[in-house]
Amino acid sequence: MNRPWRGFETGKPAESDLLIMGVPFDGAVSSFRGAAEAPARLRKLSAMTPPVSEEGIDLRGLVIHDRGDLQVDPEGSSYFDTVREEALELIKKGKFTLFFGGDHSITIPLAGAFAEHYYPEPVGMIHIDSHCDLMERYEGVQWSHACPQRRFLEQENAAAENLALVGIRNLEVEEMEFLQEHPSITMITSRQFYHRPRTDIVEQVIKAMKGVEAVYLSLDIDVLDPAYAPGTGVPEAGGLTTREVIEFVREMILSLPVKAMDLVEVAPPLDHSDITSWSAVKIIYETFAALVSSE
Ligand SMILES: [Mn+2]
Repeated sequence: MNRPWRGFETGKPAESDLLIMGVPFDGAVSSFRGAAEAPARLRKLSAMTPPVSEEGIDLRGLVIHDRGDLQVDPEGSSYFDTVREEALELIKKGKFTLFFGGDHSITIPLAGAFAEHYYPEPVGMIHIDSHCDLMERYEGVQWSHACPQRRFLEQENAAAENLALVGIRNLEVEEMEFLQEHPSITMITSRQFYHRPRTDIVEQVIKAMKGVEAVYLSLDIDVLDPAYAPGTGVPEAGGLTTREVIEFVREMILSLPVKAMDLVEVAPPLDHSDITSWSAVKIIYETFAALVSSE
């Protein structure tokens, strides 16, 4: 296990406000690897970050239990079973749970555990990513990092009308057709994010989560423009700014029952001056501040 999340008190799970687990797996990527190194890198940078939000919210009162990293099993399918079991144990504690990837395939077992815990109550998904990740298979693999939202929709208590895709600017033909067949999926493209007032977008996503018991927020760092996040496997030009993502995530935390979140596809070996990892740490700290503010 890497050293625990720093800069905060750590507590036992029962008395913690927030739970963290790292899933350092990048065996399902279609391009360059490196996301497995993210949990250790983010923890290291967090040790250099003061426990105060950018607006002066004191984060020291936030009691965090860092479960550490799950050891990776080279046998992918049984590893996902382990991820799902371990995630379920954390989610059961009823606290806000934050997972660090790893590549985006880890959302498959994580969101699976999330849906299982809340079953039969409906669960919602906010997927913030330049890609839809709605492929049935990618390069023949159902567990690819291009498939997590397709797998999510297979959960019995998940529905297309409670799935919101935000920041999209890269579509496979199959995904375009799937979206045409499922018009109840909310999609906010990067262009819409650029042109429309943010309050409208926030309102639209809140509406999509109407009636759900719990919301899972999945954040792929490649939603950011490569200027803000060059260190990722599939950088996609024309993206969001770090500021936009911080503000959007904050609005989601303040407005919706977001109970779990993952942050995936940060790839330290592909990064420059830790720009991408620092962007991730900034988003995490401002998410913590939103959690403190929402109490
Ligand atoms: Mn992506």
